[in-house]
Amino acid sequence: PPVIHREDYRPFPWRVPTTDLAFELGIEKTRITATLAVERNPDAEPSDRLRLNGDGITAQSVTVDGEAVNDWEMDGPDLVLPLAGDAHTVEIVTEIDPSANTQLMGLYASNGMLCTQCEAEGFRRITFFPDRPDVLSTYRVRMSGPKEQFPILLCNGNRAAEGENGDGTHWAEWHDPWPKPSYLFALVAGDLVANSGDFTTVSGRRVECNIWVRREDLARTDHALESLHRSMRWDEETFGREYDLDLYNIVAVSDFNMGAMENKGLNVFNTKYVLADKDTATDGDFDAVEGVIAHEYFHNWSGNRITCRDWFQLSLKEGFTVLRDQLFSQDMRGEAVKRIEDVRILRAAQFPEDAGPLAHPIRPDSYREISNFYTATVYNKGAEVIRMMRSMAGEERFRKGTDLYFERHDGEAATCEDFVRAIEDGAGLDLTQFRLWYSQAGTPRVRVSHEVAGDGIRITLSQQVPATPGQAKKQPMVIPLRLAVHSKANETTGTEHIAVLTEAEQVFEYPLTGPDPVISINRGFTAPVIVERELARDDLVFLAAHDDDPFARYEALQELAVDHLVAAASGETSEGGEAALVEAFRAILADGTLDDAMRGELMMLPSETYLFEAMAGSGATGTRKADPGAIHAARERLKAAIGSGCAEELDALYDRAEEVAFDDPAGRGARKVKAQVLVYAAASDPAKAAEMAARQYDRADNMTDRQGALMVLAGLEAPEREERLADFYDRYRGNDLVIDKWFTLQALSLHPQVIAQVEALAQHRDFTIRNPNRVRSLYMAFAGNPQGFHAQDGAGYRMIADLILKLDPINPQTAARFVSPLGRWRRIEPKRAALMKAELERIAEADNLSRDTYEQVSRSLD
Ligand code: HT7
Ligand code: ZN
Repeated sequence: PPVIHREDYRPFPWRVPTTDLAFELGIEKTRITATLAVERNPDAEPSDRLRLNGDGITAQSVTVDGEAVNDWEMDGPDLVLPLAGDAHTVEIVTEIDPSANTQLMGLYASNGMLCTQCEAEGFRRITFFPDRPDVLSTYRVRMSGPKEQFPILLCNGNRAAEGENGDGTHWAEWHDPWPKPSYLFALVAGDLVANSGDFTTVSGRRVECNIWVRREDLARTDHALESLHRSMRWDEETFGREYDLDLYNIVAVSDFNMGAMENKGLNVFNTKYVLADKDTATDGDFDAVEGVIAHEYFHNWSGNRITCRDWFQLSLKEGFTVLRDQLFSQDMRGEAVKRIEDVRILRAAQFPEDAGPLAHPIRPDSYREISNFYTATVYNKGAEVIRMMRSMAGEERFRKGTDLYFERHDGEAATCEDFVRAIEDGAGLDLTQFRLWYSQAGTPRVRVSHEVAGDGIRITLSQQVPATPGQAKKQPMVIPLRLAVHSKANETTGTEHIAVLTEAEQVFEYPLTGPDPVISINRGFTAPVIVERELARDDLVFLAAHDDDPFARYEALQELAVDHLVAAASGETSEGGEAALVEAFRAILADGTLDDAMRGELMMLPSETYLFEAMAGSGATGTRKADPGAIHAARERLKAAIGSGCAEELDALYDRAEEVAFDDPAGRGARKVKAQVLVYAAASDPAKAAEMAARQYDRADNMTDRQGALMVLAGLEAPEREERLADFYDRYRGNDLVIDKWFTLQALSLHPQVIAQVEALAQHRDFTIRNPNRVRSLYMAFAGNPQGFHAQDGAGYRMIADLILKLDPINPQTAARFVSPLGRWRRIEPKRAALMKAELERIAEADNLSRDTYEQVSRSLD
C-alpha cells in the first residue's frame, strides 16, 4: 500500500457546491443516486479529469449534464471522468449490500437498522465522491424504504419533507444548510424511539434534541439527554459557541468501531456512550457518557464549522475537542480528580505509544491507512499541547485566541498552523519554538536539580527528547512547568511560579520561603513530560502529605510507589520503601481534609503498564528491560503489605463508606474507596476479601458496587467467584453492554487460570467476533491484563495474534488496534521479546493482510 505524505497536499481541482443523494434503502440492497454539481476550483492546478474516490463499489451508470457517458475509467478503486468544461452536473448510480459490510465503514446494517460511518474514508464505500475533508458541499438527501422496517428516517440537517409512496414504503427529504465534507455525512433508518427535550440557545433558538434508541433502551437515556443540554450551555458560556440548527439527533447503535461520531446534526453513537442507569452502568460509565456526548457536541464548532484541510491535521479538531471535553468534565465534576484521571489515561495509552515503534508527532508526516492515526497521541497528547498554550496565556487570553480562531476560519477546512497562528495573534503569545510540539514525537524527559544560594534557590532544569522512528535528532522544546518551593522544616507551601523551559538546560532562581526546601514541579501536570528528580524518600512523603496542589500530591505518592516497585522488580534493595508507602497510605486514609473521591485516586497504585514503562530504559545504564512477571509480583506484594499494614484503617473506611446512600452527594467517593479497600483486602487476606466482596455484591443497589465486588471476586480462587459470576450473567442476560462487562471482568482478572478462562469465553454462545464491543470486551481487556498477556510461555501473545489474523478480513480497523500491545517487544526482557516478535512475524507473513494491519505490523517490526 502506498505511503501518503503531508507535504504532497494539493487543493482539489474541482469544487462540489451541491450534492443530491437519493437512497432506496434495503438491508441487502441499497441503491444510491448521487448528483454532484461540480465546477473548477480557481485556487487549484486545473485538471480535465475528475477523480472520484471509491472503495469496493462499481458504478451502475454515469451521466454528465444529463447524457449517459462511458468514457470514464477505473483507476484502482477510483472512478476517473474526463471533464472539459468549467461546470457540470455528474450523476452516478451505485448499489451496495449493507448486510455484507462487516467493516462497519460506509453504510451498514446493525440490529435490523441501517446506519453510516463515514469518517475518515467511509463515504467512498457508498458512492463515488472526492472523499477528502477539504471538499465542502451542501447536501440534499432523499431516503425511501419500507415503512414497517424503517419507520424512522434520519439524515443531517433539517427534515424538509416526508410522505408515503402508497406501496408500504415511505420517504423523507433532508436538507443540511451547512456545507460539509463527506466524512460528516450520516444517515440512519430503523425502528427507533426518542427521548426528546428542547434546548433554548443563548440567542433564543429552540433546538429539538432527540436521543434515538431501541424501545427497550429508552429508560436508560435521561443521562445522555441531560449531558447534551449541559454541554450546549457550557459551550456558550465557556467558548461563546452556540448551536446552529433547529434539530440535534443522536442515535445509539450497538455495532460501532469507535466511541461516537460527530456527523452534522446527526451524531451516531456506540450504545456504550449513550445508555446508563444505576443498575447497569457504573459511575465511570456515567462519566464516559457525559464526556463523549460533550465531545461530539463540541465538534459542532471544533470539527464541523471549522474542519480539517487534510487528515494530517486531525489533531486540529481532535486535540482541541478533547481539551474542550476535559475542561467541561472538570467543571461538571471537579478539577483535581478529573485531571488525575486524564493524566492516568495519557500515561497508560499515550506514553507507551510515544516510546514505541508506532510513535508519531501529533501532526503526522505520513501514513498508509488514516484509521491507524486515531491515536492517543493525536487525541490526548494533542489536547495536552493546546492545554500548554492555555497555561502560558492564561484563561482569558486563551479565550481571545480561540475566539479569533473561530472567527477567522469559520466555514473553512483549516490546518494546525492556522490554529497556532490564531492563538498567537489572539492571545499574544510567540509560539515559534512551541510549534515543535506538532512535529517532534517522543515524550520529553525533564531533569530537575537544585542548589540553595543564600535566601534563594537555583533550580536547574534540563530536557532531553528521545529519538523516535524517523526522528533521530531532536531540538529543545518549550516546556511550561508550574512549580512551587515548599519548606519541609516549616511544613509550609511556597508561592506558585511558571518556569518555561526553552533550552536544553536552564537555571531558574526563586526566593526561599523557609528552610529545607522541597520542589513541587509540573503541578497540575502542566506539561506532558516525564520529570526525573532525585528526591529523597522523605521529601516525597512530605509532598504526598502536604502539597497544596492535589495533582502534585498524587504524583508524589505515585513516584514513591514507582521508585519502590521498579527497584523491587529489578531485584534491588528498596530498604524502607515498603514501610514508607504503608505510612504514606495510613496518612491518606486518616486525612480529614480529603474527600473520598480524591482519597480513592490517591489509593490507586501505579498500573502495571505504567510500571512497565518506568522499568524499561531505567537503571544505571538506561538499558534495563521491563519484566512483567517481576513487576506483577512486586506490586502484589506491596498491595498485601498495605492491606495488612493498614487493615484497621481500611476496615474503618469501608464501614464508614458503606453507610453512605447511593444518591448522597458523597456516594460516588464512598463507592470508589470501597472498591479500593476490596482490592487491598484481596491481596492481603483473600478469604476475608471474598466474603466482603460477596456481601457487597449481594447487597448492591447499583452497578458500581456490584462490578467492583465482582472484579475482586473474579481474581480469587473462592467458591463465591463462580456463584456470583453465574448470578451476574443470569441477571443481565440479553443486556449486551452488561454482558460485555461480564466478559471484561473475567479477561482482566488476576486469576491464575485466566488464559484458559479467556479461551473458554471465546467459545461462549454470547461471544461474537462481528461485534467490536464484544471483541474489545474480551480481547482488549485480556491484552491489558499483564499477567495473562505476558504469560511466560507466550500463550497470551499467541492468542492476540490469532485474533488479529481471524478478525482482519472481517473488521481490519478493529484488528489493527490489537497490534500495538505486541509492538512493545523491544522494551521487554529477551525471552518474551522473542516470543512477541515471532507472533508479529507470523502475522506479517499472512496473505491478504489489510492495509490497516499491514501498516501497524510492519512499523512494529521495523
Ligand atoms: N471523529 C470521530 C472519529 C471516528 C472514527 C474514525 C475512524 C473509524 C471510525 C470512527 N468512528 C468515529 C470520533 C471522535 O473523535 O469524535
Ligand atoms: Zn473527536
